[in-house]
Amino acid sequence: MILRKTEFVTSAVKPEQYPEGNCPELAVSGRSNVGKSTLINKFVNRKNLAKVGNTPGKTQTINFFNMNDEWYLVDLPGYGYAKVPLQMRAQWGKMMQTYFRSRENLKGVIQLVDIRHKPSDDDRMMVNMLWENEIPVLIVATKADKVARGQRPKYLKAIAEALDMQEWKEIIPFSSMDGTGLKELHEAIEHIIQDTDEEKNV
Ligand SMILES: Nc1nc2c(ncn2[C@@H]2O[C@H](COP(=O)(O)OP(=O)(O)OP(=O)(O)O)[C@@H](O)[C@H]2O)c(=O)[nH]1
Ligand SMILES: [Mg+2]
Repeated sequence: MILRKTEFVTSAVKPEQYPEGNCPELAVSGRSNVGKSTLINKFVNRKNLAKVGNTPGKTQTINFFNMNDEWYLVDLPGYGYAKVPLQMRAQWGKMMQTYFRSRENLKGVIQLVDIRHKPSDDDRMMVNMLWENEIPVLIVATKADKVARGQRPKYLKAIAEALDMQEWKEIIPFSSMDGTGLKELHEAIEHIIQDTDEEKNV
């Protein structure tokens, strides 16, 4: 996919603030600090399109990025960070639930997990919720640079098993540091976007 135009559109915490129109969109989901915003920057080949942080909880709102005036890539705030006060966690839950339930533009989710860690209960809940709602999910294992190439299948198999996936090879190992998996990510995203185009033409 050639990205001619990539730009930040808007931040939202409630539906009235989501962009209007019926552009398809893909959202990037996962735990705090797993590398969602960094992956978006790598995907669009720009350093600071999405804000990245060394501390978890960097992204606090739903951020929409325009891709070629054709679709939106959406950066979500992460979940599962223990130090977030309970009240804020409840707010996160409400904001996300509203987004996933009401956003008709949402055509797929890129679900990130850290290649080194077994998916958490939150990860499993998220993936199951998406499957139940028949939203296409692409699993991406981030920070692949932290694990030797030869060790990766072992980690990917453990992730697949924890998520009840049949095929560990469907998981894309990815590194924003060295570009591992970038080509595969582009191809997978292109497929999801193309599928939504075909739906529209029926
Ligand atoms: N080694 C390595 N570090 C990474 C990679 N991707 C992200 N990081 C680091 O992980 C930290 C968190 O990255 P973010 O992209 O801000 O994570 P996030 O998932 O958006 O986090 P929240 O916005 O808090 O939900 C940063 O210090 C990044 O530099 C990667 O592929 N490899
Ligand atoms: Mg972020």
